[in-house]
Amino acid sequence: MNTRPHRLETRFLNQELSSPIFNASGPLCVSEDDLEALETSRASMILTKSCTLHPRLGNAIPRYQAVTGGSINSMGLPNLGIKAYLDYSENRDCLNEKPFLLSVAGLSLDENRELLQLAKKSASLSGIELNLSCPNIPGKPQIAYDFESLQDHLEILLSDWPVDAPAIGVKLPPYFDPSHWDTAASILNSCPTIRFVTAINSVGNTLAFASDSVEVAIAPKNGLGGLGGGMIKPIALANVRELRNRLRPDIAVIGCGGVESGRDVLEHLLCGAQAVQVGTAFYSEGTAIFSRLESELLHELMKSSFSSVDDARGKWKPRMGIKATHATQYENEYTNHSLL
Ligand code: RRO
Repeated sequence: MNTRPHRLETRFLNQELSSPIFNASGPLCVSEDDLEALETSRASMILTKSCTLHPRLGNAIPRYQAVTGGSINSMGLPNLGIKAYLDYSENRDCLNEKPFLLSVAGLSLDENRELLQLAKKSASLSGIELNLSCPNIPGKPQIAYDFESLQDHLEILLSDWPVDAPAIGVKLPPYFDPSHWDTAASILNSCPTIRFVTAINSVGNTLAFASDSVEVAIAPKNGLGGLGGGMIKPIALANVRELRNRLRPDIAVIGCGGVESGRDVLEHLLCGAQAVQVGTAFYSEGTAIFSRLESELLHELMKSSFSSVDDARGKWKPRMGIKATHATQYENEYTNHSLL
């Protein structure tokens, strides 16, 4: 029985959600056991690990390391292959009404075409997240950083997407310049069948050292991997808000990046996220995190006098500025402007 107050409820893809909080495609959504654990958790939807046509073991180990403020990974797309996830989804207990989403990440345009051909026929999927931003396959660039390639993928894969197929969305990498948000949004807006974007994937190709060692933390790609966790929240929030501002209103933005607390969920909502995913913190805390985040989010909504998740969405406020004067130059402006 759902005992949580209704103010956490929201909607996504024409379905009711018990809360806006669910898992990111990444850790703890690879095996059947992982997915079963999500079924009984407070995650409001279930999203699979990105899958390929055939099962993959992924990159060499060690390929994940907790670092100060987050994590670095180069998992290399370990997954059971699309068939296992489609079978799982088709055999779910239909009494469990949580939406089930499949993430796909083919290693080529052709593989993505085949994956989507299979997935689009599945009536048991509520949605498909097309991952165009995996940073960890040696020799394969992140598709969504190459705007010509992004456009080609969307035109070829999504232009004749049937109305009765599962809703389709795209997982994006972080962008770092307004011109990139402009270009990405105009490409996405010109694709009429897109229903959501997820922002952001990990910050790709970063480097961390093993503690007290001259060795790098992870083995693949000479130690380069995707950064996740609390330290990427400001990057994620900027991407959520700036994409929300530029995308067609019928394209939902799902926030992902740096969510560790109810306050973090609220900040994603304030930036316009329709729902919010949890990756690194889910990995370190397990399924109990969803219940904790719900309680903390409720508290945050009350503290800020929002009546519901839907009431908070998009309500970020600008910080008032004061015109700089000559005198300003001599003040210690780096320490004197507390936000409290
Ligand atoms: O499996 C991975 O290495 C991985 C993927 Br597919 C992704 O999209 N993002 C990430 O940080 N790791």
